[in-house]
Amino acid sequence: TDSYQAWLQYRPIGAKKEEYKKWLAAIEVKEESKILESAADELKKGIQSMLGVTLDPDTYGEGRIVLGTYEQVDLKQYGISPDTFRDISDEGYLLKSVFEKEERAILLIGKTDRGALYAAFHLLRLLQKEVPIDPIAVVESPRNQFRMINQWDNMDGSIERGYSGQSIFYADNDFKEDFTRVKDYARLLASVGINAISINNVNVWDVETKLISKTFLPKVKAVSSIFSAYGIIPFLSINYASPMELGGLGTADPLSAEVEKWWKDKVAEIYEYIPDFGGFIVKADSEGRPGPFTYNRGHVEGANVLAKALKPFDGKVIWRCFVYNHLQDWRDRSTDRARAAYDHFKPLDGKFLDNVILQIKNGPMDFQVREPVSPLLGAMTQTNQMLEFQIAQEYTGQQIDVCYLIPQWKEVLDFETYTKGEGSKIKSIVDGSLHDYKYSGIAAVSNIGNDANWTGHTLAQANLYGYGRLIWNPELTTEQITKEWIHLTFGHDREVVDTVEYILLHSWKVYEKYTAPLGIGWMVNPNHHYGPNVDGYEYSKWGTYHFADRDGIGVDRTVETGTGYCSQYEEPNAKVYDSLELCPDELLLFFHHVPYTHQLKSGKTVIQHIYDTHFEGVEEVEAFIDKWNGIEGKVDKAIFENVKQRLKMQRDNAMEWRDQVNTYFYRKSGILDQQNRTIHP
Ligand code: BDP
Repeated sequence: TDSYQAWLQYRPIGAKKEEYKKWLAAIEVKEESKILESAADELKKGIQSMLGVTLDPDTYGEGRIVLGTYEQVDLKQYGISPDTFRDISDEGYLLKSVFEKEERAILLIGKTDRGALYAAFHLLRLLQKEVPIDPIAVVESPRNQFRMINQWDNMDGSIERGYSGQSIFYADNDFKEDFTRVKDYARLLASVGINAISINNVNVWDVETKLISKTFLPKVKAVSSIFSAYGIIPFLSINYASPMELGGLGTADPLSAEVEKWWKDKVAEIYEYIPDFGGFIVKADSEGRPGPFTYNRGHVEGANVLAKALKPFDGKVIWRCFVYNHLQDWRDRSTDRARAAYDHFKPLDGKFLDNVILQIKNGPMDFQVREPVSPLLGAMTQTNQMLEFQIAQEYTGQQIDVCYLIPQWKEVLDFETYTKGEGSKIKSIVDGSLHDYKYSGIAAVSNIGNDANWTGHTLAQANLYGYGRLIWNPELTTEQITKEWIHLTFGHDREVVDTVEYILLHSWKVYEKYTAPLGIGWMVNPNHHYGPNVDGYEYSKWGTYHFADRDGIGVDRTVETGTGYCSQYEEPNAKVYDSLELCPDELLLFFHHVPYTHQLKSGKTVIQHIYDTHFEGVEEVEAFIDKWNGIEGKVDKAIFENVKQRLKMQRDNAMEWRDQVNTYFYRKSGILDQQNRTIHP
């Protein structure tokens, strides 16, 4: 295994080799397009490496791949009805083996060339997993429309919340010279179905503001064309103050006629360079970034002026809803950051133009290890919405600690919002079906950098892989996705598969155990957000409090006595969260302030739960270490060492969390551990 190749190892096939070879001798590409060229290249590369076969482009002999779109392939010849393609999306495909008149063919037929590309990656996956391909007949379409990645890369080469080196796009306030890695990144993303990417940080500083100017547009175009060849639409994050900073205007007021014209001209200029440009992603009036509020305008005016400019080119505005007051007064207990997104945006439903999409983080706070699902998701029936996840492990161990996030994302997607009664799950909101959104989908903050293995911790590759697979088809189970990634990355050794699977599947819960308890979140070191700091944010302005005192802990978000946040949910969720009896344990302290002696559904008191989980968390990390050491010699040496070293760092981190959190709560409460373990030496 070469960790750079990630899940596209294309390692030589064992027992099935001869059988596969019968099917895979030649390739017939039915038409010319950049995307089909990428697909054909990938097939040639993969099949050469797995089977030692050079796919012949000319012979129509025994065993060939037929690659193309349904309009170009002669469907009749293979007995396929065109109806097969009627009900699938533009990105869907048919993957089928046919054996007729002594001739074998593998059909990779997309509704469009993008579908054919996905079919090619599907076939390569099947081969690497060494499963039978005869017979096979699969028709697939992605469930979500936008399947997006947000890079938080800055042009000085740093990455905001990056934990795997520097940017693969930029260095020294410019684009890099060599785009080899960008192309390999495009391959990785396309292989799991990603179809859109924004290539700069949502916080747009001085240099990045110029990405939409002549200074950088030629290079944006170069990078864009690499992604386009893999079916990935390029987006840029923009600075809301661009009309002033780039255009020299005296204002960025969205209702000013000169500002409107400036955006119109700017967008037209961008499309001259990049005809398939996707549009803008905008973080406005958030954490100090400029926005329409300066001019006494709101999000609607702010987004719509951009939408109008983009409309003629079919471009989109992705407007982020991560908007809250980051200068709160911690003495004022009536303010609640969790309420902010809903309070800001819900009243604006129906007022945005139809090429605006609101991008909403999965939780109301900020990517904590445990949060309730944002009540804004699904609450706007007349406004396109998109969900935002964070693959980068900002609050979940920074790719030092292992934390596999697929189980968390699955819980989010399966969450029942009841916005239209039963059957209103998040997954049917973001796939557009529930409210019939014109545009919708899922975006996530990338976790890659220029580290040799892309993600720092090799096991963190699973989060990127899993993200793509899960949003392609939210019905896939965590186990299916996990197994698939392990087989593609590490091969088929039983012990290796079981060990990696064990670690991944337990990792999220383990991380939750040794960090902040019961949904309260935070308690991290301010700024960089790694490691414990029990009161790190408690008396600051960010609105992320836990309110621990000698009597108890938790944020009262109930309707009667608290911030009223609970009422942003539909019934029965509102009632469940509002009730001390019904609220699920794992979110108890997110919604309620309780005494340390409060009894959980599990039967334990809050304080004993804190002690127990913190001792267990460390023990479980130690079990990870033992298990991992057990497969030494069975995985690539560099990968073995990489994971081994990070597991050690994780243990140190877990111990620090355990000791600080347990000591803190012992000192606050004065209540002893029932098992008399040493809380602090
Ligand atoms: C927070 C990050 C910050 C981002 C912000 C955002 O700490 O670096 O800029 O989210 O999403 O999680 O805009």
